[in-house]
Amino acid sequence: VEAEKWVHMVTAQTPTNIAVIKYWGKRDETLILPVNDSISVTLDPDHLCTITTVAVSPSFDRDRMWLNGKEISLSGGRFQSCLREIRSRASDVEDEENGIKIAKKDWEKLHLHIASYNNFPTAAGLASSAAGLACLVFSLAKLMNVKEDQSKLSAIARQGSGSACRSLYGGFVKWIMGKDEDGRDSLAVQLADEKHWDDLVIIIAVVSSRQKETSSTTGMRETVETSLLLKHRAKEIVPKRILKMEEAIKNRDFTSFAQLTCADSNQFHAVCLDTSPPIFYMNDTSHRIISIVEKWNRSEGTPQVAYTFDAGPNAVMIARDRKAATLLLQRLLFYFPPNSDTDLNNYIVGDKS
Ligand code: 2P0
Repeated sequence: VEAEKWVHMVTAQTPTNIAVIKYWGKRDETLILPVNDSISVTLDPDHLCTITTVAVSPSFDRDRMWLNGKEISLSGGRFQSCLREIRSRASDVEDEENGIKIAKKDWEKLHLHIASYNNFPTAAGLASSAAGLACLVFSLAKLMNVKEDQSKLSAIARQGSGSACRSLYGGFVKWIMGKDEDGRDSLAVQLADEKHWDDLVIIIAVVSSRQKETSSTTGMRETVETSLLLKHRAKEIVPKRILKMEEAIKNRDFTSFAQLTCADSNQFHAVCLDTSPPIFYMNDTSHRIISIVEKWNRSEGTPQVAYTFDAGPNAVMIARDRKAATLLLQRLLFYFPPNSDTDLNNYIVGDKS
């Protein structure tokens, strides 16, 4: 292959994840070190995921990236941190089929082209940074033949976006906050794999596709600076909840899982309200969904569905099985009839990964 003509590329697909014990608040903003552990469920990649192709060629004169077909700037510190960490771990690459050889030292001067797509409407206002940054780090690591395990890669993805570290694994994942100042031990571990507890069905109700008013990064900073409730939550509440959630997941105990998930979502939003000035991520429709699910769970005697809301009004609901998911959709369609004032924009129904 002529020296200037070759292109070497890798494509990867990474799903997003939904926290059931929330991450909210950093103790170090640059390294992205959280104030508490968190636990998430990775979604199945058919519904909400990012697909990224990374390419390297001696004919590229600078690093460039396109998100959903539109070129974006790569000057941000977080992207540069991820790239620096991956580059420093690059190895020799030998692609015999195409006659391409890249020596370890060449990675210093070679440039990259990156194309990333979300398989869901970006306008839906659903978290995409988790899948996006995880996919970027994973595909770059493959391209540069980085020989670190997933957990080490998760610590790199963490520096791109906190929640991204949890998307390096399927199934149920814990982000351990860690103790080190350099962040080396702040990484994700898998609690249970994709096949564990595959009765669960996840339904996302898109309440609003508007962009959120307060970004997670800004919101967290303001909460850390002003909320006393956050200090109590991080020190006294979350450590106990993490242990209970790990037990619930291990035993497939839906009652405990649902109680913890709903309580933790509500406390995260209470902490936002305890911030000065207060942050409102949920709206009236979100509150109505909570009431509907709470009432139904109570009338059944045991929880059928857990709900959780991130930094926006969209509801993520986790049903205990297909039957509960069907009944949930029937209820939602009854309370929010299509093409009415109370219409929800969209439903996304999928399995756990
Ligand atoms: C979570 N969220 O655990 C929590 C719950 C939103 C609410 O992680 O600043 O995009 O990039 O680390 O990861 C959203 O925050 O923030 C988030 P950065 P990120 O999923």
